[in-house]
Amino acid sequence: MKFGTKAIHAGLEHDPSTGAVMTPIYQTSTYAQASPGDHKGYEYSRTQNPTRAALERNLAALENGKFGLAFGSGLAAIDSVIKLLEPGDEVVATNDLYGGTYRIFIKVFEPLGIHFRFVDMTDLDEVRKAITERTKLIWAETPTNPTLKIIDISSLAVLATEAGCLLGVDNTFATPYLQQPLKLGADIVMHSVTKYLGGHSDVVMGALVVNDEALAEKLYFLQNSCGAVCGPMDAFLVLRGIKTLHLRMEAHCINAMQIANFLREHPAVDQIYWPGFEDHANHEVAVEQMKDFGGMVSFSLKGDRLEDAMKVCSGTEIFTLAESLGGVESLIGHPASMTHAAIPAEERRKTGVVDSLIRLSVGVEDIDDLLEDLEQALNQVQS
Ligand code: P1T
Repeated sequence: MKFGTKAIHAGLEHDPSTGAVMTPIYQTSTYAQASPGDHKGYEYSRTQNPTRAALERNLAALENGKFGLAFGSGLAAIDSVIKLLEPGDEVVATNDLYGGTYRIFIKVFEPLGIHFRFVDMTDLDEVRKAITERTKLIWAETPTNPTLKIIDISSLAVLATEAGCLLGVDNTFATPYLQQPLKLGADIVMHSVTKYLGGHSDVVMGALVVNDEALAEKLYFLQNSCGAVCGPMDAFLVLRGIKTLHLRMEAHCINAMQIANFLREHPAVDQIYWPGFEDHANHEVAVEQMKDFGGMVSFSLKGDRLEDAMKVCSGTEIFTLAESLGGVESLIGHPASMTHAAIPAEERRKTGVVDSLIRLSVGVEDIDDLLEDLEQALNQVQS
């Protein structure tokens, strides 16, 4: 099946008892057994639920993987990955990554004895230097949140194989429509399903997809043992959202491109981060490993004044000032004070998350309205 067909059909079947075309919401915590252990494959909904299982099959198919796992949030999915490790193990991670990911690494797992080294993964030598014999996992986000750096997944996969460690890729920003890390040699793909996969800003959810059966078994064990699963209603909403993933992503990409081009010409804008520009570092890698450049655009303002960024973020009418991304509606955010506030100021500034950095999740509204909205908000800074 091609991607659009998979998005609508993969892993799904008409309900055998009624013929219902859409996957039913199995809103049940438990399942009747004829005699102890004699059941239809479902015992208790933390362990398995038919609506969640349908979504997990669909997610696996989209990522070209064999095994999918859905969690209560993206961070719950990451939590399970790090629980594969033991005290003394090391992780080499992208230095420009979602603030909440940084927080769970440093505030939750570092005190438990797992050590994290953050490096600029656009420089593969930095990655190579950070790997030791204790490294058990390389963790990459690409494009990164929020400065949209592009990391070469195939090259990281070579380094991970040499080091005998796992490669995990947070594919939230790209989605499987634009990039499929397992095909490029990653061992684990992770999603904040909350974002483009859900697509409508109405669900918080996470997911993992893997190919290796032994790894899948360990992760299913953690999913069940730690219990951070999603509910059936949320699984249904995401199944519905995914049916239009390919259509939405096309529209997000086209709108983001037009906005990036507009920002480039605007006199108030300083740096602009969008991997589609030919002079974006690693643009060629993006062309190689992605189908298009995604729906996210970040930019800083000339003079790097916090108050100017606040004015722009509060001055838009169609772009809503809010955390999160990937919904059909456009959002504007200020990473330094919102999504990336958990990262110490010096650390975040090093990666480009300066005080005036603004992040746009470009939605699928009419582009003329989006451009007009941004223009009037940016013009407030100039005056
Ligand atoms: O919010 P949650 O579903 O738990 O996912 C965490 C997460 C993981 N990885 C990436 C790349 C993310 O962007 C996120 C969540 N990010 C936001 C809420 C945000 O506004 O950036």
